[in-house]
Parts: sequence; C-alpha cells; structure tokens
Amino acid sequence: MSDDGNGNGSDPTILTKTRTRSQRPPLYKVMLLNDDYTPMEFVVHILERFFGLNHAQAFEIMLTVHKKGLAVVGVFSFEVAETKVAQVMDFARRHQHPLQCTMEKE
Ligand code: TYC
Repeated sequence: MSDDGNGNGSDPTILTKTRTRSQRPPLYKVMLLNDDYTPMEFVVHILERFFGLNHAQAFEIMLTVHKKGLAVVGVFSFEVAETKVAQVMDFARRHQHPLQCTMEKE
C-alpha cells in the first residue's frame, strides 16, 4: 500500500540498489590463422583491404600470426564480424590460398 517501490517495503532506512542489465551487445574477435602456404604479402593485402590497417600495422599483425599461429585482427559486432570472416574466406578461396579466418565471442 504505502510501498514506495524501492523494493524493501516502506522502510526508509534500508537502501537498495536495483541491478540493471548492461545494454551493450556482445562483441566478437575476428582471428587469422597461420598456414604454411598463403603468401605473406597476400595476408598483408587482406589486412589492409578488409580491416583498414596501414601497411606497417598489417605487416606486424601478419608476422604475429606467422610466429604465434594466430592473432586477433579486430573486434566487432556479430554482423560485422560475420561479414569480415566471409569476405576474407571468399577472397582467399578465389585466390586458391588456404588462409583461415574465424570469429569467437569476446
Ligand atoms: N606462414 C605463411 C608463410 O610463411 C604466412 C602467413 C601469415 C600465412 C599469416 C597465413 O594468417 C597467415 N608464407
């Protein structure tokens, strides 16, 4: 009846905090995987073309993938990540390179 809606009846000495859910959508990491056949310059080109990196940044990430086996190349919404993966996989396939690109929830 006299409840003021604060979640603890009408006792003004009890403070409560209403937990609100974050409205941020989940983000997805897009990763490139190393292989022994895709030319280094092709990977650099992919990073420039589809991820908007400059040549130096693209070369550095390519080398990280080459040395460590994989690297995160960007973090995007689900739809954008899915599009990037599809673009990279399609471009690699059309050039007959075995390059693999995957996505994973952050
Ligand atoms: N390992 C490849 C080579 O030596 C280069 C390479 C780098 C391939 C990154 C894939 O995602 C990759 N030609």
